[in-house]
Amino acid sequence: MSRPMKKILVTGSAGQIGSELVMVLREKYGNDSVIAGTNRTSPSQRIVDSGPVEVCNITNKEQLYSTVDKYDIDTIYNMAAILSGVGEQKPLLAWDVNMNGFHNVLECAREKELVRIMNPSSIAAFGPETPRNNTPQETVLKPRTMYGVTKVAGELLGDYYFRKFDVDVRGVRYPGIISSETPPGGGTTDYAVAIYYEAIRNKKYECFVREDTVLPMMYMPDALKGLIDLAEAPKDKLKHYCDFNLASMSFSAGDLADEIRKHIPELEVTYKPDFRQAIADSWPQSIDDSSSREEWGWAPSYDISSMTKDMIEKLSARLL
Ligand code: AKB
Repeated sequence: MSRPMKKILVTGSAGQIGSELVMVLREKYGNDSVIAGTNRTSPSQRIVDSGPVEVCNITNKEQLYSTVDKYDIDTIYNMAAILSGVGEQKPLLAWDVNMNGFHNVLECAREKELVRIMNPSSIAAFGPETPRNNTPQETVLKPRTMYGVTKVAGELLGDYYFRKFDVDVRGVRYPGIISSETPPGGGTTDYAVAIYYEAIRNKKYECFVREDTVLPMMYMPDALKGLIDLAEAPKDKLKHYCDFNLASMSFSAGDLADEIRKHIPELEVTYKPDFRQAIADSWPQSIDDSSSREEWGWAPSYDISSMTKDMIEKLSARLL
């Protein structure tokens, strides 16, 4: 039997996923039950206005433990992470946040007997030796980025804590996430968000990956639903813990530009690949997520056209 989650800390709550996750969790569990943890960056005004906010850097063990004690936290969604692009420029920082920070979270859960830890992994756990299409759940994990190395090690460490110390830690391998609220920072899939902003503001975009670059992607409402549904899944139904493949849609940069042109026909896109091209080329193009579907009922709602319609409506209302 899974124990109920009553008091939740979201780390990285000023980031792309954290900033939306806090609001969805507050809606579900109540404003005062969800604490927005942030490092230095301030979270959005609506997070500040709607509930508790606490400075909580996961690499600072004392700060993490005292936040957990202060609010009587029983569940942590660990969304603090350094992504693939920044991780290649600052590999030691990526290791520190993604590994030492996550280890502090796990130790805190073990010592204080927390109910649950959610820790996202990523398609970055895969590498060039992994089958690129319909990538299986169990496969070669030999990433070439520091971000990917920390994601594989994080999956293994989480599974180890689950089995050895009975810490209930779970996670999904997120594809690129597309969203309209908070722009992502420092990832390889960020082009697929930036293109919408530039299409609406300037009708022009210079893309940092090639036109034929195909990657798995997901719209934010599905990404949030997936993580929350996994957190709430009965423990005895799970055969995997920290490494669930999760899929929604796959498209090339050129496909996305064509889809946006259905709404903004004047959009001009040029392609100037940079160091992130090699990262994208080392990742899968599509993912087999049958374990998530079978073990906890995963089913995404959005495809490229419903996502694009929604993104353009939301961003146009805000930016124009
Ligand atoms: C990145 O591009 O680094 C992330 C990811 C796929 O995990 N969006």
